Amino acid sequence: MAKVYLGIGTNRGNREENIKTALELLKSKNVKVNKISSFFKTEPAEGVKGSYFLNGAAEIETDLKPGALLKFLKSMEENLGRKKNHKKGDARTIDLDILFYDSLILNKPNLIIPHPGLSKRKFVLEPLSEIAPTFRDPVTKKTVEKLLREIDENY
Ligand code: PH2
Ligand code: MG
Ligand code: MG
Repeated sequence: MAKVYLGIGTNRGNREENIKTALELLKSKNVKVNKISSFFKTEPAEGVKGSYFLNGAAEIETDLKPGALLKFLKSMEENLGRKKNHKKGDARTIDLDILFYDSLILNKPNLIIPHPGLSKRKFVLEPLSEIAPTFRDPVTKKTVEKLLREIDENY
């Protein structure tokens, strides 16, 4: 089983419900949900439309390979009302991103692991540091805790 960290974000509709449904859907498949962070209210960053986000992170275990996991997460996003061909800046009922997949480094056109935005995004690192402070990013070799501290220092 692979240990995977997911980023969860929602800024459309009933955010709490969206998160609850997403976690239930995850559990109903071959996915074990080990840890769930708190959810933080954040301002939309990087030009995303709509109002506030709830952002959190989860630690899961799964037998799905990265490509299959991505497909599964996309199908869950669709089930929760996110359009298949959504644009980057659209408000979203749910966004489920693979942050880390064990210590795998993957660079495919449709899937980059670790998530490329990770080290710049407080809305990802803050919840992630609650559940995985000492997890080491395989690219920078820094812990999640340290990545978060470095963002804060640069504010
Ligand atoms: N996700 C993005 C871009 N901007 N801003 C916030 N606050 N939360 C997000 O989850 C988020 C974002 C790309 O998916
Ligand atoms: Mg995202
Ligand atoms: Mg996404």
